[in-house]
Amino acid sequence: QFLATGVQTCFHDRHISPQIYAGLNGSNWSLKDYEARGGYQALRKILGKDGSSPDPETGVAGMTQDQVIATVKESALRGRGGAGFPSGLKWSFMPRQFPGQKYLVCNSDEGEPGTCKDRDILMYNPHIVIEGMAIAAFAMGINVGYNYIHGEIFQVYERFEAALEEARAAGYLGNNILGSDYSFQLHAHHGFGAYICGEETALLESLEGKKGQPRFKPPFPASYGLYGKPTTINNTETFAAVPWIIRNGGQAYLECGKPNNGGTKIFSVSGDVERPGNYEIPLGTPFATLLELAGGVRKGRTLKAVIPGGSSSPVLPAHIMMECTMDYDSIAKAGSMLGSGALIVMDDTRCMVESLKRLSYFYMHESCGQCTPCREGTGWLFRLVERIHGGQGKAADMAVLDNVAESIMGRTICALGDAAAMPVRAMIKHFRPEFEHYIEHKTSLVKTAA
Ligand code: L3W
Ligand code: SF4
Repeated sequence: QFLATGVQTCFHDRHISPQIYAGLNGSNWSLKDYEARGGYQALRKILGKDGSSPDPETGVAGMTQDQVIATVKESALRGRGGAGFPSGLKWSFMPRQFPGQKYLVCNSDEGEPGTCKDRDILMYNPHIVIEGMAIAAFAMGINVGYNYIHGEIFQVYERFEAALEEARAAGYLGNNILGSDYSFQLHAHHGFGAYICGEETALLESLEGKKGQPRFKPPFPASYGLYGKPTTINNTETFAAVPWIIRNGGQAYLECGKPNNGGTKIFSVSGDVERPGNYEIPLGTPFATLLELAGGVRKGRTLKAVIPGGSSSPVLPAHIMMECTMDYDSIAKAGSMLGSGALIVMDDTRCMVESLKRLSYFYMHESCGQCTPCREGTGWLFRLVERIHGGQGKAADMAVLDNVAESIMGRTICALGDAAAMPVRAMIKHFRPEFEHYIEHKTSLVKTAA
């Protein structure tokens, strides 16, 4: 079965179970190795270049665009970048008959605190992303694509460039791919470290050479994207799932996960665990199993809380988290978001006031400044928490914190405003006594870790 081996491949300090991202050891990223693992067979399959016979009814070899999109819909693949939007549905938004240029963009601007999966995929298995993008481009009738790669990870950018060169030389990219009438030009583009450029419309602005600031949505990129043209944007991990789906079928992928949550997902587990790293597990796996894979809470301490989907997702206390399975629906029902799958584990020595101070600083620093509630509100949130942490808190601060968070939510152009406000409200909801203790006694309720 899909998870039959259950073995973990370890490279550097990370661990990925060898399923979709199978057999990686850090030195077998090249085209030759990827082909040996069955790489580019899915692209061959859709183009009718895998040696299989033509369809007896139509006489046509390969798959049609509609068949590829239907397969991705059937798989219940959902966007791995944060929102979990159904990928097949997004692909069907692309106006395929649009006469002008259309674009495909890979969002590799991985900046969410806690998330470190896309850079590993690009570093250790870059061709899986190239193949996934080529298949997506074929399905949507797109001939030009970009992979926008996060700043500060130049090695990853160089690795992806090297893989692009290999793919072009082998005829998997460029004009008339594998002798077919389908052409796809794919380019890498380097970001420069602004978190907000991971927001899809800010990314498009940045790709156009402008300041990376989000646009109003709608219109969505599907109708008004790069240079104002129809554009589909997916996360790196989303594209990486596509070749397996095409080779094995949508139903097989769906069955790896659970209904409405198809397949496996990589979770970046960090914080107070014995073995932090990236773990690929089927969606629907109990949280307790993932925690065990990561070696459990470090030094045998007690689990206090978990941020389940990157810093933008609301924190959940241990007793709620232990009831969850790792999938979009279960985490949403518990009051948080699966997000990009960055699981930050906090043990009983973590002070929530200190944690919130750090989080709030991040959002204040990364706000692009376009909307007043976010630009001013993130600063207010940080300064309030900093004041409490500095022993200057007032009893009224709790209500003010909640009020400022409430005033940001739903009143901004992009999701960063909500992402700054939601953690504050969740911290107050679940750990209010810690904040009140800090205000009253000017010190933390918890003994911080050694
Ligand atoms: C056409 C419609 N397209 C929606 C498309 C839309 C986008 C996707 C999801 O935020 C979240 C955020 C972060 N016609 C459409 C449509 N679309 N309706 O579907 O859209 P949306 O607006 O729900 O989400 P988003 O703006 O993409 C993403 C959270 O993820 N997050 C962020 C993680 C950051 C990283 C990273 O650093 N790499 O992953 C983590 O939790 O807060 O809520 O494509 O165009 N009617
Ligand atoms: Fe910029 Fe914040 Fe407004 Fe997003 S919510 S556009 S980051 S000011």
